[in-house]
Amino acid sequence: MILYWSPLSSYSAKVRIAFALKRLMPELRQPPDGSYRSAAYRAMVPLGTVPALVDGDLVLSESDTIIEYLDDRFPSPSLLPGTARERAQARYLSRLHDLHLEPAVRGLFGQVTPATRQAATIETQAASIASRLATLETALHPDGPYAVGAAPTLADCAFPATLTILGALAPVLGLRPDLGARTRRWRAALARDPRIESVMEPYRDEVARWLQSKLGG
Ligand SMILES: N[C@@H](CCC(=O)N[C@@H](CS)C(=O)NCC(=O)O)C(=O)O
Repeated sequence: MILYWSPLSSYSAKVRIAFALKRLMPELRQPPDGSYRSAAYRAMVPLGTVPALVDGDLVLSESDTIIEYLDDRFPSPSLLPGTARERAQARYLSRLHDLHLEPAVRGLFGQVTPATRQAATIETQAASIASRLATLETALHPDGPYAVGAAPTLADCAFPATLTILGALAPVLGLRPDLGARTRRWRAALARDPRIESVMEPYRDEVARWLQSKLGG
């Protein structure tokens, strides 16, 4: 299996965490010609986003779809374990990330360069992020240690990268995102999982390099 990815892409980190949790290693490739915008990449991956998985003649985009496919193909350990209710909760949390939290965080990317910063945009995005973080806090399993309970699931794959980017952007933009107690405990538990850390350690370095390049440091 080939996984097309980009080092700074949070969705690529999400899928790489899913692979790591299953102790599987895809062949990692970056999009040809240096960008997911290249014609060569589009010719292979019609949607043109990273990550994308190629398994024989199957080409899959969308991180949740890729992870669910991976889970069907390599069922153990399952990333959608437990009851129908637990699986639904894992899917819900992953979509809370993909459709709500991450787009709100992404809305800050254009604000990093001081010359293009706009206080009103930062305020709007910060309010949206605060609302999503409050929703996340109430949706996490009260005792953890993982998002839905005792074992890692689809719900644990996406947030580490997005919370890392948010944590790096916040001081630059004068924000203090309020992670609730459950969210902080959960993050700490994820950071203790060596499979997740194997993806997150290089990812943190990549985010730091990106920020430095934007700030001209
Ligand atoms: N919903 C997609 C989002 C993927 C995504 O937006 N990836 C970004 C990089 S982090 C990308 O490829 N952007 C290029 C584009 O949207 O054209 C998923 O879950 O895979």
